[in-house]
Amino acid sequence: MHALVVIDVQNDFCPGGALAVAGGDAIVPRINAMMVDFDAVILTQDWHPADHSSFAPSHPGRTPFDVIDMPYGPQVLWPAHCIQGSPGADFHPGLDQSADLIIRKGFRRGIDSYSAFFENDHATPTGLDGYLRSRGITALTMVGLALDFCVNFSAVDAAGLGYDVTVVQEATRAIDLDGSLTAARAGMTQAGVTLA
Ligand code: VGL
Ligand code: ZN
Repeated sequence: MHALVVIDVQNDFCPGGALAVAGGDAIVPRINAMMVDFDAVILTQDWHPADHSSFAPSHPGRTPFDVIDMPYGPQVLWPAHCIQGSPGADFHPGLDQSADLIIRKGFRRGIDSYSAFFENDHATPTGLDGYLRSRGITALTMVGLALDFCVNFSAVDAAGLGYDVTVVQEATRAIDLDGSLTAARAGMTQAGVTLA
């Protein structure tokens, strides 16, 4: 069984959003067209409380894209984005939302969650692995935003959990912060992820 995992195709990651990824909206038609080819479709939704610790405004004196040390490791500070219940947290209106499952992440104030499988401590599970296993899904194709953050972390974790993982790059877009895209591609390849 093969699932399509659509990472964070939300308004705040599209042009005009709080953490806009260039061309983030351009991938929507392609992703919709891919959905029919899979046994299951999973959407992820970045879903932060308004005072989330990954937001620069939660740290007086800090500005967006600073990196700070959190108890679980280094953390990029982002502009406030994907606040629970806000229009920015909604999926892009053009995205086909007839998915099997929507999994939310990043909802605990003190810890970010780039990956759809584990929070940024790389230890606290989101529950997605259990869902996929109980449905007999062994292969994952990943698309969405952003290639170098949430898609990257999700793909590497999935490969580590034993899934056969492919990232379809033309159905992603990257933030590309300080070489993060080059590093993400190398890390995914190293982890055994197929970059298509
Ligand atoms: C993401 C930064 C912060 C992503 C989410 O979806 O890649 N990036 N939160
Ligand atoms: Zn986020």
